[in-house]
Amino acid sequence: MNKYNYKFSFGPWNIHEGADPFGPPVRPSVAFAEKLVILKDLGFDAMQFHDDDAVPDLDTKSAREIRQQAEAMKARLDDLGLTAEFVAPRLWEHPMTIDGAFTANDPAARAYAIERAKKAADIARYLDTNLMVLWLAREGTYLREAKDAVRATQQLLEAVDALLDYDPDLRIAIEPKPNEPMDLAYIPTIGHALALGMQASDPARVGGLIESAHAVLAGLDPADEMSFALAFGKLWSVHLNDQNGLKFDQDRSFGSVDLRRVFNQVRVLDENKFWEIGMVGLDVKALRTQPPELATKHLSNSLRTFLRLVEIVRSVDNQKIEELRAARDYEELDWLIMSSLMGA
Ligand code: 3MF
Ligand code: MG
Repeated sequence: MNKYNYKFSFGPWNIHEGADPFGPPVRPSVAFAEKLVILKDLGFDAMQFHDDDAVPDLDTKSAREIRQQAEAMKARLDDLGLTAEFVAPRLWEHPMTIDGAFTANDPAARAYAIERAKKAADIARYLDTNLMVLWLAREGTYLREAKDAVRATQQLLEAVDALLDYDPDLRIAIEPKPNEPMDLAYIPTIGHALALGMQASDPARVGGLIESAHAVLAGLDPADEMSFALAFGKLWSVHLNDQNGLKFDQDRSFGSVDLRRVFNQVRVLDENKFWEIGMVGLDVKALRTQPPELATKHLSNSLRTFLRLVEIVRSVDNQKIEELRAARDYEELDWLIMSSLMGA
């Protein structure tokens, strides 16, 4: 635990083999059990799970097998002094999810998606977390005419309601993303996610997870997206990372592209006591060029960047900021922030 009481998490996909759409893996696979040890060694507190990280080949297993394997995973977490931050149903790899999950045009595919997400809710309960993250990967279209977007939005709401109804303790954090893998995604921003949540059968149990890079890909400022959710008590988790413009989803180390943009994310999180609300999730990817034995530095660097920025945020003279706001001297305010970041 750091002196600021922040807790940190990442997901197993953040230690990976380096394959991209144009080339094969460049590093050996690391077993999940080993990733837990690395997570602990790097000073993190919690793992982020996809349902099948806890129960591999989930679709082929009985309810009893699912329970046994998830409870065994919980025991392993306990042994290491770790927790599960959330469980996310992986709704984008199975053949039944090729055309989307909750918004697939085939009713059998939609039914599969709801059943799969209910299994993820069970696994979350066995791992002792009530938080489910819904990244709506393939809920969208490659071409506008392929789906009815009004109906699709209603189907997403019906799916959320079905899950809230299935588990009365479950909280759902929707993770918006405007594109990739789909060209056009149905819940592209936190505004969309929270509007949907407000229509749910139990709005108090629907919130959001904001990923910095996803906000940038939507042409929005991540700190403002976080502020919007925080204003309504709806920011339940974050995936901090960085992103160089409107390109592929890069998941760069936190702060490695735009230090001021991440400074403002840390600032809004810290001013709103995020350490009392949720965990600092880092959704960062090692560069493909990184040798295997050096392929966790993106995680430790991102964590220490976050903590350094907390220090800088807290060292900024807020009284001075108030004076400069009152004087409308935003050029001097600009310099105040710049000089803090440059270590004046
Ligand atoms: C996709 C993502 C995902 C989600 C994860 C949890 C690989 O752009 O960011 O990470 O965060 O699947 O829902
Ligand atoms: Mg993410």
